[in-house]
Amino acid sequence: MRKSIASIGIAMLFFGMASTSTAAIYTLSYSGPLDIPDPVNNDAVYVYADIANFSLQGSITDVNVTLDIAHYWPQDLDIYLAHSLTGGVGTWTYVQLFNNEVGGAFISDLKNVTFDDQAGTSISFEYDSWNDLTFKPASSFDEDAVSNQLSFLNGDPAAGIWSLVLCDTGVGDTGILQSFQVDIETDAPAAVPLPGAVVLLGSGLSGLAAIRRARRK
Ligand SMILES: [Ca+2]
Ligand SMILES: [Ca+2]
Ligand SMILES: [Ca+2]
Repeated sequence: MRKSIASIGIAMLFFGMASTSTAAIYTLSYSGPLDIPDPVNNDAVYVYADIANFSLQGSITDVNVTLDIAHYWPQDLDIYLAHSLTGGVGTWTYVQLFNNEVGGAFISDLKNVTFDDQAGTSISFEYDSWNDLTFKPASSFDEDAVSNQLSFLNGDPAAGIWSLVLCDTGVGDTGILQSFQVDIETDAPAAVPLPGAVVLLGSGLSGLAAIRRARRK
């Protein structure tokens, strides 16, 4: 009896492997505007742009992120992509995309900027223009993050809450997140349709945001 169950398990495993040549790719989108405020009493204010989708299939094999942010002085910003399967305390994985990058003298805004581990250059080493280009994430990361490589998320389930976390660390200029998009490739067969509509919760997850803030002291 136990042998036959094991045989079924192996057969399913091979079926799954045969299907990976056509991987599922999901595109999740968030529409702002979401204000990115200045620090208050020297404490940076974290803002969260959340997209919840608990129906995504499979484990992550690649993640890319595209941002549209208006900000006169982007050097003020720390930007993270965060993911959690449940939204619970201690379940969030933060990957840093942008770490107070200096850029060139006249660089402002992050318009249609894509972060992709497979890009040629980190945004930290680009001084001419950022807009409409694709970069590797920041060359360094802060203590909130566990990595500056999106591939750190590979192997995790794709479902859950995807959040762009923004933090302005300098007084004087504020900004606005207009939108962001996360493209997630998984090991699920592409034949599996995206179940249900993409749910845009936006600020509807304020309770979860409060939990995350509390965790940060
Ligand atoms: Ca920083
Ligand atoms: Ca990639
Ligand atoms: Ca600022």
